[in-house]
Amino acid sequence: RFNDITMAPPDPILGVSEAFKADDHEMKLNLGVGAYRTEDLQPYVLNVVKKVSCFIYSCSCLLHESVLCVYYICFEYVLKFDITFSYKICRQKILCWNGESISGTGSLRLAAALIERYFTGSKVLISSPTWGNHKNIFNDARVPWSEYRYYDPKTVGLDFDGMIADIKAAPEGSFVLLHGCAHNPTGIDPTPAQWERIADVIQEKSHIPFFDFAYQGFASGCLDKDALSMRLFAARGMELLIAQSYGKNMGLYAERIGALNVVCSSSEDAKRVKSQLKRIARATYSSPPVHGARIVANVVGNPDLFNEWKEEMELMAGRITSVRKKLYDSLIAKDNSGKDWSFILKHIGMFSFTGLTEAQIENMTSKWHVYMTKDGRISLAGLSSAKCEYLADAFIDSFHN
Ligand code: PLP
Ligand code: TYF
Repeated sequence: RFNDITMAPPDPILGVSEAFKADDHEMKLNLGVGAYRTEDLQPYVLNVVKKVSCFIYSCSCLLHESVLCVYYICFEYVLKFDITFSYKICRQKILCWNGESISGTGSLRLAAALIERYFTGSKVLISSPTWGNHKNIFNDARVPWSEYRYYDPKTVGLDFDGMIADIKAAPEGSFVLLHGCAHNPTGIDPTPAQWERIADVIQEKSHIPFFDFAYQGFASGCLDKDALSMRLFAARGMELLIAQSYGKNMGLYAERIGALNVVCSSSEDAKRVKSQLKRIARATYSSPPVHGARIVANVVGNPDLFNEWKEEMELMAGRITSVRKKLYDSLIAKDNSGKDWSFILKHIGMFSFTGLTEAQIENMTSKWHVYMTKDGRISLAGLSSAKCEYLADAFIDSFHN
């Protein structure tokens, strides 16, 4: 009976936005959700997306038909688009399915279903900490997981030795979930040399790397550079899973556009894997929505629009870097306690991991109306330059509370 169903716990990230909405204080600030905002703290619609949307709507005959056709065109462009590894490697050596799934989350969930069915009992190793939804996704798919060390509170940096030791200690053939760039929630990425070492250990242990690529462009501002980690693994000829999202870098949050890329060792393997993924997708959502796929396909398939996108990406990432700097400067100017605030500048992407305790976070919210997740993460994408001073006051008050 429905009566027997218990209440589900609130989502730790989405719940923050609900609380923010209910607050009517004029200085309120939502640093909870990892979604890009303009300097006016409004959602940003990319110019390339506007252009392409006008074009798509002008072809009204395209609108609700030929789903399959566009669906495949999109795969083709996504592949060509030098997003995860080079098209050349892809075509010559790697055989992959670039299947359009339901944004990053749907791609992760589809991959989880594949693991549950065809690698039964295999563990997925996730970083500690990680994006809150990872555990949720693997639990839901009944895929066992365990954590590898990642964040070192002493240095507010990467616990690289711990990470390597834990990946080494995991049973052979485990899946290692890695954030392609701009690690959520810490804002700490391995260096290129550390990525090489991680790849060595994964290869030694016959693990399978599984990239979550939700923030391409937000680490360095450059789409190409941010693909370094995956390209490095692909260049070694390793099999890979990549769950890719265009939600953030194309500002298409609600279109739910993303792709699950699977790199196999042979075309025969790829065909079989593809057939199974299609079967899982068919039983889950049949086929993906097409509008976001059309937008992405048109942007990446047109060199002018592609370049324009890269410029807009740089602008978005640049705005975040500039509020980081302004926040840091405000903290240094106002705080004379000697606390080291440099982690704010060191962290990259949308997030910073502040190390605030739950009680301090409570002070941020109840006294200062600043909303953030309970793990101490802030999304700098939700900060404007006009509010840096205010946030600095809130931090100083809460840290020394
Ligand atoms: N992975 C990480 C690390 C994320 O932070 C997010 C979204 O915030 C996603 C995946 C999934 O994003 P979406 O499903 O909106 O594409
Ligand atoms: O980590 C986060 O903040 C994300 C937030 O379409 C999010 O979970 C989730 C979905 C989405 C936009 C932002």
